[in-house]
Amino acid sequence: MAEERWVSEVNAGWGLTVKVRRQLCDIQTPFQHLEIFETVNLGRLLMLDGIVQLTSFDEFAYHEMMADLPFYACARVPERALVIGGGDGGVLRELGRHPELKSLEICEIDEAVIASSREFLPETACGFDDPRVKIHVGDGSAFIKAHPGTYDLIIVDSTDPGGPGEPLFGEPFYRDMKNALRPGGVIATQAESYYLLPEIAARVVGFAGRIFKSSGFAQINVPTYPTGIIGCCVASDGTDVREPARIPDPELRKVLRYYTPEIHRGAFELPGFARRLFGEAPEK
Ligand code: SPD
Repeated sequence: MAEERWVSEVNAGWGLTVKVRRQLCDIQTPFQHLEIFETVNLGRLLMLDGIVQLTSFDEFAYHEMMADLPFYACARVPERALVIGGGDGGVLRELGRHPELKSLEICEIDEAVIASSREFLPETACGFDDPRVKIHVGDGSAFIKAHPGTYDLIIVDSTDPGGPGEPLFGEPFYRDMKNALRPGGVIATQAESYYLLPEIAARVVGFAGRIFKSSGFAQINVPTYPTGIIGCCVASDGTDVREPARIPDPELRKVLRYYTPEIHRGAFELPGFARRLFGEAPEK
Protein backbone atom coordinates (compact mmCIF):
# COMPACT_ATOMS: atom_id res chain seq x y z
CA MET A 1 0.00 0.00 0.00
CA ALA A 2 1.27 3.49 -0.88
CA GLU A 3 2.58 5.46 2.06
CA GLU A 4 0.39 8.30 3.32
CA ARG A 5 1.89 11.74 2.99
CA TRP A 6 0.65 14.98 4.48
CA VAL A 7 1.70 18.43 3.28
CA SER A 8 1.33 21.57 5.36
CA GLU A 9 1.15 25.28 4.85
CA VAL A 10 2.78 26.84 7.91
CA ASN A 11 1.94 30.54 8.04
CA ALA A 12 1.97 33.10 10.86
CA GLY A 13 2.03 30.39 13.53
CA TRP A 14 -0.79 28.39 11.93
CA GLY A 15 -0.70 25.12 10.06
CA LEU A 16 -3.06 23.72 7.47
CA THR A 17 -2.41 20.10 6.57
CA VAL A 18 -3.74 18.07 3.65
CA LYS A 19 -3.38 14.36 2.93
CA VAL A 20 -1.83 13.78 -0.48
CA ARG A 21 -1.53 10.79 -2.76
CA ARG A 22 1.40 11.93 -4.93
CA GLN A 23 3.37 14.93 -6.05
CA LEU A 24 2.87 15.93 -9.68
CA CYS A 25 5.24 18.87 -9.92
CA ASP A 26 8.15 20.13 -7.82
CA ILE A 27 10.22 22.89 -9.41
CA GLN A 28 12.21 25.90 -8.35
CA THR A 29 11.31 28.66 -10.80
CA PRO A 30 13.34 31.89 -11.00
CA PHE A 31 10.79 33.37 -8.57
CA GLN A 32 9.48 30.67 -6.23
CA HIS A 33 9.14 27.01 -5.28
CA LEU A 34 6.21 25.59 -7.24
CA GLU A 35 4.53 22.35 -6.15
CA ILE A 36 1.39 20.59 -7.31
CA PHE A 37 -0.05 17.57 -5.51
CA GLU A 38 -2.85 15.13 -6.08
CA THR A 39 -4.64 15.03 -2.73
CA VAL A 40 -6.75 12.26 -1.28
CA ASN A 41 -9.95 14.29 -0.76
CA LEU A 42 -9.51 17.75 -2.28
CA GLY A 43 -8.49 17.14 -5.89
CA ARG A 44 -5.33 18.94 -6.93
CA LEU A 45 -3.41 21.38 -4.75
CA LEU A 46 -1.12 24.20 -5.91
CA MET A 47 1.47 25.57 -3.48
CA LEU A 48 3.92 28.42 -4.05
CA ASP A 49 6.74 28.75 -1.53
CA GLY A 50 4.82 26.39 0.76
CA ILE A 51 1.63 28.51 0.73
CA VAL A 52 -1.64 27.04 -0.56
CA GLN A 53 -2.83 28.89 -3.66
CA LEU A 54 -5.74 26.66 -4.57
CA THR A 55 -7.33 23.25 -4.31
CA SER A 56 -9.81 21.83 -6.82
CA PHE A 57 -12.23 21.44 -3.91
CA ASP A 58 -12.87 25.11 -3.17
CA GLU A 59 -11.06 27.27 -5.76
CA PHE A 60 -14.41 28.23 -7.30
CA ALA A 61 -15.28 30.32 -4.23
CA TYR A 62 -12.19 32.51 -4.44
CA HIS A 63 -12.12 32.80 -8.22
CA GLU A 64 -15.82 33.60 -8.64
CA MET A 65 -15.66 36.32 -6.02
CA MET A 66 -12.40 37.86 -7.27
CA ALA A 67 -13.90 38.09 -10.78
CA ASP A 68 -17.56 38.81 -10.08
CA LEU A 69 -17.42 41.28 -7.21
CA PRO A 70 -15.73 43.86 -9.45
CA PHE A 71 -17.59 42.75 -12.58
CA TYR A 72 -21.03 43.29 -11.05
CA ALA A 73 -20.01 46.33 -8.99
CA CYS A 74 -18.96 48.18 -12.15
CA ALA A 75 -21.74 50.64 -12.98
CA ARG A 76 -21.19 50.49 -16.70
CA VAL A 77 -20.82 47.20 -18.51
CA PRO A 78 -17.08 46.40 -18.36
CA GLU A 79 -15.30 45.69 -21.62
CA ARG A 80 -11.60 45.48 -20.74
CA ALA A 81 -10.24 43.44 -17.83
CA LEU A 82 -6.69 42.96 -16.56
CA VAL A 83 -5.60 40.24 -14.14
CA ILE A 84 -2.28 40.73 -12.35
CA GLY A 85 -0.85 37.45 -11.06
CA GLY A 86 -3.45 34.71 -11.33
CA GLY A 87 -1.18 32.46 -13.40
CA ASP A 88 -3.30 29.40 -12.61
CA GLY A 89 -6.03 30.85 -14.86
CA GLY A 90 -8.91 30.63 -12.36
CA VAL A 91 -9.86 34.33 -12.41
CA LEU A 92 -9.63 34.30 -16.22
CA ARG A 93 -11.97 31.31 -16.34
CA GLU A 94 -14.57 33.22 -14.33
CA LEU A 95 -14.18 36.45 -16.33
CA GLY A 96 -14.53 34.36 -19.47
CA ARG A 97 -18.16 33.61 -18.54
CA HIS A 98 -19.00 37.21 -19.45
CA PRO A 99 -19.45 37.81 -23.19
CA GLU A 100 -19.60 41.56 -22.47
CA LEU A 101 -15.83 41.54 -21.88
CA LYS A 102 -14.06 42.23 -25.16
CA SER A 103 -10.52 41.75 -23.88
CA LEU A 104 -9.03 39.71 -21.06
CA GLU A 105 -5.39 40.48 -20.35
CA ILE A 106 -3.18 38.85 -17.75
CA CYS A 107 0.22 39.98 -16.49
CA GLU A 108 1.91 37.15 -14.58
CA ILE A 109 5.53 37.39 -13.48
CA ASP A 110 6.21 33.65 -13.41
CA GLU A 111 5.75 31.85 -16.71
CA ALA A 112 6.21 28.50 -14.95
CA VAL A 113 2.97 28.99 -13.00
CA ILE A 114 1.06 29.30 -16.27
CA ALA A 115 2.79 26.32 -17.88
CA SER A 116 2.46 24.03 -14.86
CA SER A 117 -1.17 24.98 -14.30
CA ARG A 118 -1.98 24.25 -17.93
CA GLU A 119 -0.34 20.86 -17.57
CA PHE A 120 -1.60 19.78 -14.14
CA LEU A 121 -4.63 21.96 -13.32
CA PRO A 122 -6.62 21.91 -16.58
CA GLU A 123 -9.99 22.58 -14.93
CA THR A 124 -8.67 25.87 -13.56
CA ALA A 125 -6.24 26.81 -16.32
CA CYS A 126 -8.94 26.40 -19.00
CA GLY A 127 -9.29 30.16 -18.51
CA PHE A 128 -6.31 30.54 -20.86
CA ASP A 129 -8.16 28.82 -23.72
CA ASP A 130 -10.47 31.82 -24.24
CA PRO A 131 -9.55 33.57 -27.52
CA ARG A 132 -9.96 36.98 -25.86
CA VAL A 133 -7.04 36.25 -23.50
CA LYS A 134 -3.72 38.01 -24.07
CA ILE A 135 -0.81 36.93 -21.86
CA HIS A 136 1.94 39.31 -20.73
CA VAL A 137 4.81 37.78 -18.77
CA GLY A 138 6.36 40.36 -16.48
CA ASP A 139 6.14 42.52 -13.40
CA GLY A 140 2.55 43.66 -12.81
CA SER A 141 3.60 46.81 -10.95
CA ALA A 142 5.65 48.00 -13.96
CA PHE A 143 2.96 46.91 -16.44
CA ILE A 144 0.25 48.93 -14.75
CA LYS A 145 2.31 52.13 -14.86
CA ALA A 146 2.60 51.80 -18.63
CA HIS A 147 -1.19 51.55 -19.23
CA PRO A 148 -2.97 54.67 -17.97
CA GLY A 149 -6.74 54.93 -18.49
CA THR A 150 -7.02 51.48 -20.05
CA TYR A 151 -9.08 49.00 -17.98
CA ASP A 152 -12.61 48.74 -16.58
CA LEU A 153 -11.54 45.98 -14.19
CA ILE A 154 -8.15 45.32 -12.59
CA ILE A 155 -7.98 42.15 -10.50
CA VAL A 156 -4.88 41.39 -8.45
CA ASP A 157 -4.70 37.67 -7.73
CA SER A 158 -1.40 37.76 -5.89
CA THR A 159 0.59 35.53 -3.61
CA ASP A 160 1.22 36.80 -0.08
CA PRO A 161 3.68 39.65 0.47
CA GLY A 162 7.30 38.60 0.92
CA GLY A 163 7.71 36.82 -2.42
CA PRO A 164 7.32 38.11 -5.97
CA GLY A 165 3.97 39.68 -4.97
CA GLU A 166 5.59 42.16 -2.55
CA PRO A 167 5.25 45.35 -4.72
CA LEU A 168 1.53 44.60 -5.11
CA PHE A 169 1.03 45.37 -1.40
CA GLY A 170 2.32 48.96 -1.53
CA GLU A 171 0.39 52.23 -1.72
CA PRO A 172 2.16 53.39 -4.94
CA PHE A 173 0.76 50.34 -6.71
CA TYR A 174 -2.79 51.25 -5.60
CA ARG A 175 -2.31 54.76 -7.01
CA ASP A 176 -0.98 53.31 -10.27
CA MET A 177 -4.02 51.03 -10.51
CA LYS A 178 -6.32 54.02 -10.11
CA ASN A 179 -4.50 55.73 -13.00
CA ALA A 180 -4.83 52.61 -15.14
CA LEU A 181 -8.63 52.50 -14.79
CA ARG A 182 -11.11 53.93 -17.28
CA PRO A 183 -13.75 56.21 -15.71
CA GLY A 184 -15.97 54.17 -13.41
CA GLY A 185 -13.56 51.23 -13.34
CA VAL A 186 -13.22 48.88 -10.37
CA ILE A 187 -10.24 47.14 -8.76
CA ALA A 188 -10.28 43.93 -6.70
CA THR A 189 -7.21 42.74 -4.79
CA GLN A 190 -6.29 39.71 -2.69
CA ALA A 191 -6.48 41.24 0.79
CA GLU A 192 -5.57 38.36 3.13
CA SER A 193 -7.46 37.12 6.21
CA TYR A 194 -8.28 39.48 9.07
CA TYR A 195 -7.58 36.57 11.44
CA LEU A 196 -4.28 35.42 9.94
CA LEU A 197 -2.61 38.61 8.71
CA PRO A 198 -4.65 41.51 10.15
CA GLU A 199 -1.94 44.15 9.63
CA ILE A 200 -1.72 43.38 5.92
CA ALA A 201 -5.49 43.31 5.52
CA ALA A 202 -5.78 46.67 7.31
CA ARG A 203 -2.92 48.11 5.25
CA VAL A 204 -4.52 47.41 1.86
CA VAL A 205 -7.98 48.46 3.03
CA GLY A 206 -6.36 51.69 4.25
CA PHE A 207 -4.76 52.39 0.85
CA ALA A 208 -8.02 51.75 -0.95
CA GLY A 209 -9.96 53.97 1.45
CA ARG A 210 -7.55 56.87 0.98
CA ILE A 211 -7.30 56.57 -2.78
CA PHE A 212 -10.82 55.64 -3.98
CA LYS A 213 -14.26 57.16 -3.30
CA SER A 214 -15.81 53.76 -2.51
CA SER A 215 -14.02 50.73 -1.08
CA GLY A 216 -14.53 47.74 1.16
CA PHE A 217 -13.21 44.38 2.33
CA ALA A 218 -15.33 41.45 1.17
CA GLN A 219 -14.81 38.12 2.93
CA ILE A 220 -14.77 34.84 1.05
CA ASN A 221 -15.08 31.39 2.67
CA VAL A 222 -12.22 29.23 1.44
CA PRO A 223 -11.70 26.25 3.79
CA THR A 224 -8.24 25.41 2.46
CA TYR A 225 -6.72 28.80 3.30
CA PRO A 226 -5.61 28.97 6.95
CA THR A 227 -8.46 30.45 9.07
CA GLY A 228 -10.94 29.52 6.33
CA ILE A 229 -11.48 33.00 4.99
CA ILE A 230 -9.70 35.40 2.71
CA GLY A 231 -10.46 38.98 1.77
CA CYS A 232 -11.04 40.73 -1.49
CA CYS A 233 -10.54 44.49 -1.32
CA VAL A 234 -12.84 46.14 -3.88
CA ALA A 235 -12.58 49.83 -4.76
CA SER A 236 -13.77 52.34 -7.33
CA ASP A 237 -14.30 56.04 -7.94
CA GLY A 238 -17.46 55.44 -9.91
CA THR A 239 -19.80 53.28 -7.91
CA ASP A 240 -20.74 51.95 -4.46
CA VAL A 241 -18.76 48.72 -4.64
CA ARG A 242 -20.87 47.05 -1.94
CA GLU A 243 -23.96 47.10 -4.14
CA PRO A 244 -24.21 45.07 -7.36
CA ALA A 245 -24.98 47.43 -10.24
CA ARG A 246 -26.11 44.47 -12.36
CA ILE A 247 -26.94 40.83 -11.63
CA PRO A 248 -26.11 37.54 -13.38
CA ASP A 249 -28.76 36.34 -15.82
CA PRO A 250 -30.73 33.21 -14.85
CA GLU A 251 -28.59 30.87 -16.98
CA LEU A 252 -25.36 32.11 -15.42
CA ARG A 253 -26.86 31.89 -11.93
CA LYS A 254 -27.27 28.16 -12.49
CA VAL A 255 -23.55 27.83 -13.30
CA LEU A 256 -22.12 29.97 -10.50
CA ARG A 257 -21.53 28.05 -7.29
CA TYR A 258 -20.65 30.86 -4.86
CA TYR A 259 -21.39 34.35 -6.20
CA THR A 260 -24.94 35.67 -5.90
CA PRO A 261 -26.11 39.30 -5.57
CA GLU A 262 -27.00 38.51 -1.95
CA ILE A 263 -23.49 37.18 -1.28
CA HIS A 264 -22.10 40.33 -2.94
CA ARG A 265 -23.85 42.58 -0.41
CA GLY A 266 -23.34 40.21 2.53
CA ALA A 267 -19.61 39.69 1.98
CA PHE A 268 -18.97 43.30 3.02
CA GLU A 269 -20.79 42.79 6.34
CA LEU A 270 -17.97 42.11 8.79
CA PRO A 271 -17.77 41.13 12.45
CA GLY A 272 -17.36 44.02 14.88
CA PHE A 273 -13.65 43.50 15.55
CA ALA A 274 -12.91 43.46 11.81
CA ARG A 275 -14.92 46.65 11.28
CA ARG A 276 -12.83 48.29 13.98
CA LEU A 277 -9.63 46.90 12.41
CA PHE A 278 -10.62 48.57 9.14
CA GLY A 279 -11.68 51.81 10.81
CA GLU A 280 -15.36 51.36 9.96
CA ALA A 281 -17.98 52.85 12.30
CA PRO A 282 -18.67 50.60 15.33
CA GLU A 283 -22.09 48.95 15.72
CA LYS A 284 -24.75 51.22 17.22
N1 SPD B 1 -2.62 33.11 1.42
C1 SPD B 1 -2.78 32.64 0.09
C2 SPD B 1 -3.34 33.63 -0.82
C3 SPD B 1 -3.37 33.10 -2.18
C4 SPD B 1 -4.02 34.03 -3.11
N2 SPD B 1 -3.80 33.69 -4.47
C5 SPD B 1 -4.43 32.52 -4.87
C6 SPD B 1 -4.21 32.19 -6.28
C7 SPD B 1 -5.39 31.51 -6.83
N3 SPD B 1 -5.64 31.87 -8.15
